Amino acid sequence: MPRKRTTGTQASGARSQSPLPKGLKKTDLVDYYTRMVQARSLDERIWALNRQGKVPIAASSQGHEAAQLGSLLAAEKDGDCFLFPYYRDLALKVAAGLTPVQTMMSFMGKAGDPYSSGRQFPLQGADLPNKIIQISNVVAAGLTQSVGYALGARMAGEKTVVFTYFGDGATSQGEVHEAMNFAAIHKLPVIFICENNRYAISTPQHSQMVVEEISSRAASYGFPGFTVDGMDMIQCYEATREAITHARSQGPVLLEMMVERFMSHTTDDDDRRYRPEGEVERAREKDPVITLARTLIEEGILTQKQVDAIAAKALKETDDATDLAEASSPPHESELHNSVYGP
Ligand SMILES: Cc1ncc(C[n+]2csc(CCOP(=O)(O)OP(=O)(O)O)c2C)c(N)n1
Ligand SMILES: [Mg+2]
Repeated sequence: MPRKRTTGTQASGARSQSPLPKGLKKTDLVDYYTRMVQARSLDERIWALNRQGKVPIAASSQGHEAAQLGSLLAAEKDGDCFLFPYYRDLALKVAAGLTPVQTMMSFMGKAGDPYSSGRQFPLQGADLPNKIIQISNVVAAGLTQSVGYALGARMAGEKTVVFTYFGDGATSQGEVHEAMNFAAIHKLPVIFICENNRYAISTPQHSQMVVEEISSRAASYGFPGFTVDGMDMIQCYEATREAITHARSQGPVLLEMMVERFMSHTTDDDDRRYRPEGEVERAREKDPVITLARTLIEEGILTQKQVDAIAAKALKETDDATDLAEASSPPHESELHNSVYGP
Protein backbone atom coordinates (compact mmCIF):
# COMPACT_ATOMS: atom_id res chain seq x y z
CA MET A 1 0.00 0.00 0.00
CA PRO A 2 1.13 3.58 -0.54
CA ARG A 3 2.97 5.36 2.20
CA LYS A 4 0.65 7.73 3.95
CA ARG A 5 1.07 11.25 2.66
CA THR A 6 -0.85 14.35 3.39
CA THR A 7 -1.63 16.70 0.58
CA GLY A 8 0.59 19.43 -0.70
CA THR A 9 0.54 22.91 0.54
CA GLN A 10 3.70 23.09 -1.51
CA ALA A 11 4.95 26.35 -2.90
CA SER A 12 3.23 27.38 -6.07
CA GLY A 13 5.08 27.60 -9.35
CA ALA A 14 7.87 25.23 -8.36
CA ARG A 15 5.38 22.44 -7.92
CA SER A 16 6.01 19.33 -10.02
CA GLN A 17 4.43 15.94 -10.46
CA SER A 18 5.85 12.83 -8.76
CA PRO A 19 8.44 11.01 -10.93
CA LEU A 20 7.15 8.45 -13.44
CA PRO A 21 6.45 5.15 -11.68
CA LYS A 22 7.63 1.88 -13.18
CA GLY A 23 5.16 0.25 -15.54
CA LEU A 24 3.64 3.51 -16.70
CA LYS A 25 4.42 4.38 -20.30
CA LYS A 26 5.04 7.87 -21.58
CA THR A 27 2.23 7.32 -24.07
CA ASP A 28 -0.16 6.67 -21.15
CA LEU A 29 0.64 10.07 -19.75
CA VAL A 30 0.17 11.83 -23.09
CA ASP A 31 -3.10 9.98 -23.59
CA TYR A 32 -4.37 10.91 -20.14
CA TYR A 33 -3.17 14.49 -20.45
CA THR A 34 -5.13 14.74 -23.70
CA ARG A 35 -8.25 13.36 -22.01
CA MET A 36 -7.79 15.78 -19.09
CA VAL A 37 -7.54 18.77 -21.42
CA GLN A 38 -10.66 17.66 -23.29
CA ALA A 39 -12.59 17.30 -20.04
CA ARG A 40 -11.47 20.74 -18.85
CA SER A 41 -12.44 22.32 -22.16
CA LEU A 42 -15.93 20.80 -22.00
CA ASP A 43 -16.34 21.74 -18.35
CA GLU A 44 -15.49 25.39 -19.04
CA ARG A 45 -17.85 25.50 -22.01
CA ILE A 46 -20.72 23.96 -20.04
CA TRP A 47 -20.34 26.69 -17.42
CA ALA A 48 -20.42 29.40 -20.12
CA LEU A 49 -23.47 27.80 -21.74
CA ASN A 50 -25.25 27.87 -18.40
CA ARG A 51 -24.68 31.62 -18.22
CA GLN A 52 -26.22 31.88 -21.71
CA GLY A 53 -29.31 30.01 -20.51
CA LYS A 54 -28.55 26.91 -22.61
CA VAL A 55 -27.53 24.48 -19.84
CA PRO A 56 -29.84 24.37 -16.81
CA ILE A 57 -27.34 23.25 -14.18
CA ALA A 58 -23.87 21.77 -13.84
CA ALA A 59 -21.35 20.77 -11.18
CA SER A 60 -17.78 21.34 -12.25
CA SER A 61 -14.90 18.88 -11.90
CA GLN A 62 -12.29 21.62 -12.40
CA GLY A 63 -9.59 21.01 -9.81
CA HIS A 64 -10.63 17.37 -9.26
CA GLU A 65 -9.23 16.03 -12.55
CA ALA A 66 -5.98 14.51 -11.29
CA ALA A 67 -7.82 12.43 -8.67
CA GLN A 68 -10.44 11.26 -11.17
CA LEU A 69 -8.03 10.47 -13.99
CA GLY A 70 -5.26 9.02 -11.84
CA SER A 71 -7.68 6.50 -10.36
CA LEU A 72 -9.21 5.79 -13.79
CA LEU A 73 -5.78 5.12 -15.26
CA ALA A 74 -5.20 2.44 -12.62
CA ALA A 75 -8.68 1.02 -13.31
CA GLU A 76 -8.09 0.84 -17.06
CA LYS A 77 -4.67 -0.76 -16.63
CA ASP A 78 -6.34 -3.44 -14.52
CA GLY A 79 -9.25 -3.92 -16.90
CA ASP A 80 -11.71 -5.44 -14.42
CA CYS A 81 -12.77 -2.36 -12.49
CA PHE A 82 -16.27 -0.88 -12.47
CA LEU A 83 -17.13 2.65 -11.47
CA PHE A 84 -19.74 4.36 -9.31
CA PRO A 85 -18.94 8.06 -9.85
CA TYR A 86 -20.75 11.00 -8.24
CA TYR A 87 -22.09 14.22 -9.71
CA ARG A 88 -18.71 16.05 -9.65
CA ASP A 89 -17.01 13.42 -11.81
CA LEU A 90 -17.44 14.96 -15.25
CA ALA A 91 -13.74 14.54 -16.06
CA LEU A 92 -13.92 10.90 -14.99
CA LYS A 93 -16.88 10.24 -17.27
CA VAL A 94 -15.32 12.03 -20.25
CA ALA A 95 -12.00 10.27 -19.73
CA ALA A 96 -13.81 6.92 -19.41
CA GLY A 97 -15.22 7.34 -22.91
CA LEU A 98 -18.15 9.76 -22.95
CA THR A 99 -17.68 11.75 -26.16
CA PRO A 100 -17.83 15.56 -26.36
CA VAL A 101 -21.04 15.30 -28.41
CA GLN A 102 -22.68 12.97 -25.88
CA THR A 103 -21.60 15.30 -23.07
CA MET A 104 -23.14 18.36 -24.70
CA MET A 105 -26.32 16.50 -25.66
CA SER A 106 -26.79 15.54 -22.02
CA PHE A 107 -26.12 18.99 -20.57
CA MET A 108 -28.40 20.67 -23.10
CA GLY A 109 -31.16 18.10 -22.54
CA LYS A 110 -31.25 16.87 -26.14
CA ALA A 111 -32.60 13.56 -27.41
CA GLY A 112 -29.04 12.46 -28.23
CA ASP A 113 -28.15 12.28 -24.52
CA PRO A 114 -26.94 8.68 -24.01
CA TYR A 115 -27.93 8.63 -20.34
CA SER A 116 -31.61 9.54 -20.45
CA SER A 117 -32.33 10.98 -23.91
CA GLY A 118 -32.48 14.42 -22.30
CA ARG A 119 -35.19 13.55 -19.77
CA GLN A 120 -33.12 13.45 -16.58
CA PHE A 121 -30.58 15.58 -14.79
CA PRO A 122 -27.38 15.66 -16.97
CA LEU A 123 -25.28 12.48 -16.88
CA GLN A 124 -27.37 10.72 -14.23
CA GLY A 125 -27.75 6.95 -14.48
CA ALA A 126 -25.68 4.16 -16.01
CA ASP A 127 -23.15 4.21 -18.84
CA LEU A 128 -22.45 0.51 -19.16
CA PRO A 129 -20.21 0.64 -22.28
CA ASN A 130 -17.82 2.77 -20.20
CA LYS A 131 -18.11 0.54 -17.11
CA ILE A 132 -20.12 3.10 -15.17
CA ILE A 133 -22.76 1.22 -13.24
CA GLN A 134 -24.66 4.01 -11.55
CA ILE A 135 -24.48 7.63 -10.60
CA SER A 136 -27.05 9.78 -8.88
CA ASN A 137 -27.34 13.20 -7.30
CA VAL A 138 -28.39 11.73 -4.00
CA VAL A 139 -25.37 12.33 -1.79
CA ALA A 140 -23.73 9.04 -0.66
CA ALA A 141 -26.38 6.83 -2.32
CA GLY A 142 -23.73 5.27 -4.54
CA LEU A 143 -21.79 3.76 -1.66
CA THR A 144 -24.35 1.19 -0.56
CA GLN A 145 -25.14 0.39 -4.20
CA SER A 146 -21.49 -0.16 -5.03
CA VAL A 147 -20.97 -2.47 -2.06
CA GLY A 148 -24.01 -4.49 -3.11
CA TYR A 149 -22.66 -4.64 -6.65
CA ALA A 150 -19.30 -5.91 -5.36
CA LEU A 151 -21.05 -8.65 -3.38
CA GLY A 152 -23.09 -9.64 -6.44
CA ALA A 153 -19.99 -9.73 -8.62
CA ARG A 154 -18.23 -11.99 -6.14
CA MET A 155 -21.23 -14.33 -5.98
CA ALA A 156 -21.14 -14.50 -9.78
CA GLY A 157 -17.48 -15.56 -9.61
CA GLU A 158 -16.13 -12.38 -11.19
CA LYS A 159 -12.85 -10.77 -10.18
CA THR A 160 -14.30 -7.29 -10.35
CA VAL A 161 -13.00 -4.41 -8.24
CA VAL A 162 -15.50 -1.62 -7.59
CA PHE A 163 -14.57 2.05 -7.33
CA THR A 164 -17.01 4.30 -5.52
CA TYR A 165 -16.49 8.06 -5.56
CA PHE A 166 -17.89 10.65 -3.14
CA GLY A 167 -17.09 13.96 -1.47
CA ASP A 168 -16.07 14.90 2.05
CA GLY A 169 -19.61 16.07 2.85
CA ALA A 170 -21.01 12.68 1.82
CA THR A 171 -19.16 11.06 4.71
CA SER A 172 -21.62 12.74 7.10
CA GLN A 173 -24.36 10.47 5.72
CA GLY A 174 -25.22 7.31 7.68
CA GLU A 175 -25.06 5.23 4.51
CA VAL A 176 -21.30 5.70 4.40
CA HIS A 177 -20.96 3.89 7.72
CA GLU A 178 -23.31 1.11 6.56
CA ALA A 179 -21.46 0.66 3.28
CA MET A 180 -17.96 0.67 4.77
CA ASN A 181 -18.87 -1.62 7.63
CA PHE A 182 -20.61 -4.13 5.35
CA ALA A 183 -17.74 -4.06 2.85
CA ALA A 184 -15.28 -4.68 5.70
CA ILE A 185 -17.21 -7.59 7.20
CA HIS A 186 -17.43 -9.34 3.85
CA LYS A 187 -13.92 -8.27 2.72
CA LEU A 188 -15.41 -6.94 -0.51
CA PRO A 189 -13.11 -5.58 -3.23
CA VAL A 190 -14.30 -1.98 -2.98
CA ILE A 191 -12.09 1.10 -3.23
CA PHE A 192 -13.75 4.05 -1.53
CA ILE A 193 -12.43 7.23 -3.17
CA CYS A 194 -13.18 10.40 -1.24
CA GLU A 195 -12.51 13.54 -3.30
CA ASN A 196 -11.96 15.87 -0.39
CA ASN A 197 -12.31 19.52 -1.49
CA ARG A 198 -13.02 20.55 2.12
CA TYR A 199 -16.49 21.90 1.33
CA ALA A 200 -19.99 20.48 1.24
CA ILE A 201 -21.58 23.30 -0.75
CA SER A 202 -20.78 26.16 1.68
CA THR A 203 -20.09 24.06 4.79
CA PRO A 204 -16.35 23.77 5.48
CA GLN A 205 -14.85 20.48 6.60
CA HIS A 206 -14.25 21.65 10.18
CA SER A 207 -17.99 22.21 10.59
CA GLN A 208 -18.71 18.68 9.38
CA MET A 209 -16.24 16.68 11.47
CA VAL A 210 -13.55 16.92 14.12
CA VAL A 211 -11.02 14.62 12.43
CA GLU A 212 -8.58 16.21 10.03
CA GLU A 213 -8.10 13.20 7.79
CA ILE A 214 -11.17 11.34 6.60
CA SER A 215 -8.88 8.41 5.78
CA SER A 216 -8.38 7.91 9.55
CA ARG A 217 -11.96 6.64 9.78
CA ALA A 218 -11.06 3.50 7.85
CA ALA A 219 -9.32 2.12 10.95
CA SER A 220 -12.65 1.96 12.78
CA TYR A 221 -13.91 -0.45 10.10
CA GLY A 222 -10.72 -2.49 10.16
CA PHE A 223 -9.36 -1.65 6.73
CA PRO A 224 -6.59 0.70 5.53
CA GLY A 225 -7.10 4.35 4.71
CA PHE A 226 -4.65 6.72 3.02
CA THR A 227 -4.56 10.41 2.26
CA VAL A 228 -2.90 11.35 -1.01
CA ASP A 229 -2.34 14.54 -2.99
CA GLY A 230 -5.34 14.60 -5.28
CA MET A 231 -3.76 17.33 -7.41
CA ASP A 232 -1.04 14.91 -8.49
CA MET A 233 -2.29 12.43 -11.09
CA ILE A 234 0.68 10.11 -10.78
CA GLN A 235 0.37 9.88 -7.02
CA CYS A 236 -3.35 9.10 -7.38
CA TYR A 237 -2.55 6.45 -9.99
CA GLU A 238 0.04 4.77 -7.78
CA ALA A 239 -2.16 4.78 -4.71
CA THR A 240 -5.08 3.33 -6.66
CA ARG A 241 -2.96 0.67 -8.33
CA GLU A 242 -1.79 -0.56 -4.94
CA ALA A 243 -5.32 -0.30 -3.58
CA ILE A 244 -6.54 -2.60 -6.38
CA THR A 245 -4.05 -5.27 -5.34
CA HIS A 246 -5.11 -4.92 -1.72
CA ALA A 247 -8.83 -4.96 -2.59
CA ARG A 248 -8.49 -8.25 -4.48
CA SER A 249 -6.50 -10.00 -1.78
CA GLN A 250 -7.83 -8.49 1.45
CA GLY A 251 -10.87 -6.27 0.93
CA PRO A 252 -11.79 -2.60 1.04
CA VAL A 253 -9.52 0.44 1.04
CA LEU A 254 -10.33 4.10 1.64
CA LEU A 255 -8.37 6.59 -0.47
CA GLU A 256 -8.83 10.21 0.49
CA MET A 257 -7.65 12.40 -2.38
CA MET A 258 -7.11 16.03 -1.38
CA VAL A 259 -8.42 18.19 -4.21
CA GLU A 260 -9.44 21.78 -4.83
CA ARG A 261 -12.81 22.94 -6.07
CA PHE A 262 -12.04 25.73 -8.50
CA MET A 263 -15.64 26.71 -9.22
CA SER A 264 -18.72 27.32 -7.08
CA HIS A 265 -20.55 24.21 -5.83
CA THR A 266 -22.78 24.26 -8.91
CA THR A 267 -23.79 26.86 -11.48
CA ASP A 268 -26.58 27.83 -9.00
CA ASP A 269 -24.11 28.75 -6.24
CA ASP A 270 -21.91 31.81 -5.62
CA ASP A 271 -18.90 30.81 -3.54
CA ARG A 272 -17.73 34.40 -3.07
CA ARG A 273 -20.26 34.53 -0.24
CA TYR A 274 -18.41 31.95 1.87
CA ARG A 275 -14.86 31.35 0.60
CA PRO A 276 -12.08 33.57 1.94
CA GLU A 277 -10.67 36.02 -0.56
CA GLY A 278 -7.73 34.61 -2.52
CA GLU A 279 -8.48 30.97 -1.66
CA VAL A 280 -9.53 29.99 -5.17
CA GLU A 281 -6.64 31.90 -6.75
CA ARG A 282 -4.17 30.04 -4.50
CA ALA A 283 -5.86 26.73 -5.32
CA ARG A 284 -5.52 27.42 -9.04
CA GLU A 285 -1.75 27.62 -8.65
CA LYS A 286 -1.93 23.83 -8.18
CA ASP A 287 -4.00 23.31 -11.34
CA PRO A 288 -3.56 19.65 -12.35
CA VAL A 289 -3.76 20.44 -16.07
CA ILE A 290 -0.88 22.91 -15.82
CA THR A 291 1.13 20.69 -13.46
CA LEU A 292 0.89 17.69 -15.76
CA ALA A 293 1.76 19.75 -18.83
CA ARG A 294 4.83 21.07 -17.03
CA THR A 295 5.93 17.56 -16.08
CA LEU A 296 5.49 16.30 -19.63
CA ILE A 297 7.59 19.16 -20.96
CA GLU A 298 10.26 18.84 -18.24
CA GLU A 299 10.53 15.10 -18.85
CA GLY A 300 10.98 15.71 -22.57
CA ILE A 301 7.79 13.79 -23.36
CA LEU A 302 6.02 16.71 -25.06
CA THR A 303 7.11 20.06 -26.45
CA GLN A 304 5.24 23.30 -25.72
CA LYS A 305 4.10 23.20 -29.35
CA GLN A 306 2.54 19.76 -28.85
CA VAL A 307 0.87 20.91 -25.63
CA ASP A 308 -0.63 23.85 -27.54
CA ALA A 309 -1.80 21.52 -30.32
CA ILE A 310 -3.58 19.28 -27.79
CA ALA A 311 -5.38 22.33 -26.37
CA ALA A 312 -6.39 23.54 -29.84
CA LYS A 313 -7.75 20.11 -30.82
CA ALA A 314 -9.75 19.87 -27.59
CA LEU A 315 -11.23 23.32 -28.15
CA LYS A 316 -12.23 22.41 -31.71
CA GLU A 317 -13.96 19.23 -30.49
CA THR A 318 -15.77 21.24 -27.82
CA ASP A 319 -16.84 23.83 -30.42
CA ASP A 320 -18.08 21.17 -32.84
CA ALA A 321 -19.93 19.29 -30.09
CA THR A 322 -21.57 22.50 -28.87
CA ASP A 323 -22.76 23.39 -32.38
CA LEU A 324 -24.09 19.91 -33.02
CA ALA A 325 -25.94 19.69 -29.71
CA GLU A 326 -27.39 23.19 -30.08
CA ALA A 327 -28.75 22.33 -33.51
CA SER A 328 -30.27 19.00 -32.41
CA SER A 329 -33.76 18.33 -31.08
CA PRO A 330 -35.00 17.86 -27.54
CA PRO A 331 -36.77 14.55 -26.79
CA HIS A 332 -40.24 14.21 -28.30
CA GLU A 333 -43.08 14.17 -25.78
CA SER A 334 -44.22 10.79 -27.13
CA GLU A 335 -41.01 9.34 -25.63
CA LEU A 336 -41.76 10.58 -22.12
CA HIS A 337 -42.49 7.12 -20.72
CA ASN A 338 -39.73 5.26 -22.59
CA SER A 339 -37.26 3.34 -20.40
CA VAL A 340 -39.22 4.05 -17.22
CA TYR A 341 -40.07 0.39 -16.55
CA GLY A 342 -37.53 -1.24 -18.84
CA PRO A 343 -34.38 -0.58 -20.84
C1 LIG B 1 -29.14 12.93 0.46
C2 LIG B 1 -28.83 14.32 0.01
N1 LIG B 1 -28.77 15.31 0.91
C3 LIG B 1 -28.49 16.58 0.52
C4 LIG B 1 -28.28 16.85 -0.81
C5 LIG B 1 -27.95 18.27 -1.24
N2 LIG B 1 -26.52 18.34 -1.56
C6 LIG B 1 -26.10 18.24 -2.84
S1 LIG B 1 -24.44 18.28 -2.95
C7 LIG B 1 -24.25 18.47 -1.28
C8 LIG B 1 -22.87 18.61 -0.67
C9 LIG B 1 -22.00 17.43 -0.87
O1 LIG B 1 -20.65 17.78 -0.59
P1 LIG B 1 -19.48 16.78 -0.84
O2 LIG B 1 -19.92 15.39 -0.53
O3 LIG B 1 -18.29 17.29 -0.12
O4 LIG B 1 -19.25 16.83 -2.40
P2 LIG B 1 -18.71 18.06 -3.31
O5 LIG B 1 -19.93 18.70 -3.90
O6 LIG B 1 -17.94 18.97 -2.44
O7 LIG B 1 -17.87 17.45 -4.35
C10 LIG B 1 -25.49 18.47 -0.66
C11 LIG B 1 -25.67 18.63 0.79
C12 LIG B 1 -28.37 15.77 -1.72
N3 LIG B 1 -28.16 15.95 -3.03
N4 LIG B 1 -28.62 14.53 -1.29
MG1 LIG C 1 -16.75 18.48 -0.81
